[in-house]
Amino acid sequence: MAHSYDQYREEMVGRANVADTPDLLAYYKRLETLGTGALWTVANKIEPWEPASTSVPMLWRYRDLREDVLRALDLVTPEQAGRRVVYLENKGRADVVAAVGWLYSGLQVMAPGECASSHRHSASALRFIMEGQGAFTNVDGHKMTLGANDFVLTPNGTWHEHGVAEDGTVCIWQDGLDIPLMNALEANFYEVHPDLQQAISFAVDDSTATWAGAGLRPAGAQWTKRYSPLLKYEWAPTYEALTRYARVTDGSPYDGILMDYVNPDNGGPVMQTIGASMQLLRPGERTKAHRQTGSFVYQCAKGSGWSIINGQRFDWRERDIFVVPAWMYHEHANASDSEDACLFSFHDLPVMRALGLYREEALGENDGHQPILS
Ligand code: GTQ
Repeated sequence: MAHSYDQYREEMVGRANVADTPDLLAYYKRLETLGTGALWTVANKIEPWEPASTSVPMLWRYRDLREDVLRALDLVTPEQAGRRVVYLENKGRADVVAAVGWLYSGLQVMAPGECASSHRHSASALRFIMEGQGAFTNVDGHKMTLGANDFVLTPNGTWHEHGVAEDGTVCIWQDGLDIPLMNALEANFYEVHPDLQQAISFAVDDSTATWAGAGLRPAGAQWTKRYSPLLKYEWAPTYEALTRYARVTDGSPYDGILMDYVNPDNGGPVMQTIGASMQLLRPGERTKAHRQTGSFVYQCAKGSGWSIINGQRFDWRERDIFVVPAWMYHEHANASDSEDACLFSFHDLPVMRALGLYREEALGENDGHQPILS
């Protein structure tokens, strides 16, 4: 875009604007030998006017990935691999193995009778079940059975292992973790459980039975941990909550019917660093564009549609995964005039909010829709 001189001056006031001269170049060389640098050579880069994500919007189609994820079953055992996972690599974030921003995501595959060894780490983790029957996870002795579109937490510091029952089928689920964030903070520890498999210390699915009551809380229950006591959020009540809410609200102009998975003890996000949501786009619904600080990983849980992210259109259907980098405009549409479309998402908004960094902005122009550039 052509800038007028006034605009240019306005933008550059208070910004570094120093031309290279032989003297300055020699000076920069000298500073380098001292383990230093001149701030004005990097200032505009390290203090951008607004967040400038190096992540790119991307979509991974499940139909493109599925066969190759299944191939890993024949190539490595969970014992060899530790975790049999194909991870999603953002083109702009390969150096930190992130799907977007500081968030990691991968597709984990397990066969009936397999169980990976128990471990714990500083990274917080979640699973979103994509296909198969008989998957289970054990989190600090709370064993949970998992079905398609169930959402399950393995908060940081909890022992966890996953497997598939002998009489189950091959299972694939999406892992979501804040591994890149933990590494950026240089606070990432990893431990293997001394027994490889931890004991089942509670009744199976006790966390859901205790904490997922419809607006009810067990009287006198104490919870002091910094993550949700509810570890599994099942699909059927989630979808029901969305359809019930849809009956009485117009929803958000940017997200349709959007509900957050919450810690039932305090109404806050499920974990300290990662939040998650499920949204429903009604038949024919098309939302307007907004942008937020924070990175998002979406998975289509139902139906089909498309999203425009930073001017790029991505068409998705069930099980496809796509990402929205921080501060990029995004808007969503349901492709069907008769069926609901649902998008699961996880994000780092709890970090943004805890640090006072959360911002949101609607696209003011063009009736709230982005021009499609590609
Ligand atoms: O199961 O906690 O996809 O530690 C990557 C790293 C899953 C897990 C992954 C992990 C896990």
